[in-house]
Amino acid sequence: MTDLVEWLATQTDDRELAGAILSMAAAGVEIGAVLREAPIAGQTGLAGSDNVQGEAQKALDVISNDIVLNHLRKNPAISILVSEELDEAVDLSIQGRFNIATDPLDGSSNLDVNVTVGTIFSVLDAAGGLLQKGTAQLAAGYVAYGPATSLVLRVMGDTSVFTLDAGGRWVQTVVAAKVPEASGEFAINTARERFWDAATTGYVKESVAGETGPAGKRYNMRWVGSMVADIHRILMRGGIFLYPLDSETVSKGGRLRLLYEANPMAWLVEGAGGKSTTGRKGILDVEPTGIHQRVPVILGSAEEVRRVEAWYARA
Ligand code: AHM
Ligand code: MG
Repeated sequence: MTDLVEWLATQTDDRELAGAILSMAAAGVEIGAVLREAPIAGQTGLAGSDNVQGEAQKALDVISNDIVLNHLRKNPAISILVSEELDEAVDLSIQGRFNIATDPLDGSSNLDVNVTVGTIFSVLDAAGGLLQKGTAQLAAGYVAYGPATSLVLRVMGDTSVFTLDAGGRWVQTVVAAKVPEASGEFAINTARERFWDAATTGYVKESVAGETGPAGKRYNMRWVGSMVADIHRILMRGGIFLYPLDSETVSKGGRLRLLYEANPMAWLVEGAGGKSTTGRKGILDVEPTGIHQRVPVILGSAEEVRRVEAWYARA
């Protein structure tokens, strides 16, 4: 079976780019090991309290951020790190060729209930600076800490899935993920309905109307509330994920972050034949203006994303 190192050699001749990805994969292995035993170590609560050893407890997202930092510090090819956990970008190596943007532990509000969470990352050419459009990504991926630990990766070509084996090796388990063109599953936080815009309301109403409604088919709703888990389901069996602009998030530009949540996920979903949009334009075409910029996120099965786009074109 192909492993991660072998696969990377087929995706890029740039050994330093492969090395940057391997550093993030190694951070993922270590974060996964911490998460597996976190309830025993008393690490699932909030920062500020003590663990069972009486040590000052660090929230797992701080621990995960430190793990990523430690791995990237050891890699001289990394220039700058942008992290959801750090207000400012961190300079690592002056001669580094790559910038990395990461959410070291997305969905951490789910940790206490042992639901899948993940590490999301995007690799950019350092020469282009921090604020580059998603189309400029050199690679992106996420690690999903679920029943199995999965690494989903895309350099320029197909989106591939690897599974961590007992020996700590990433084994390729899906060569080229394909998001089915059509689907009958949508993922949105419906408790926010009162804040939705006309396009989101229109799309969801049409979907829940079922086979006798305008969509002409029956839908199911799935919402883990952990983006990596929701997107992983969509990558494996189709569906659409929506965190649209709504009246509560409009002043911030949306809920999810462009550089380390939306862009890498859009890169992966598009590499698997899916589509992504803010509703108004492709996510990967959004010009970033700040490292923690937020953006509306709609992505998944192409046919469903086109239906949402049609609602925005009308609204
Ligand atoms: P986080 O980066 O603080 O963990 O927030 C991002 C998470 C996503 O994983 C998820 O899709 C979303 O927030 C859930 O939002 P909601 O609380 O509206 O369900
Ligand atoms: Mg996040």
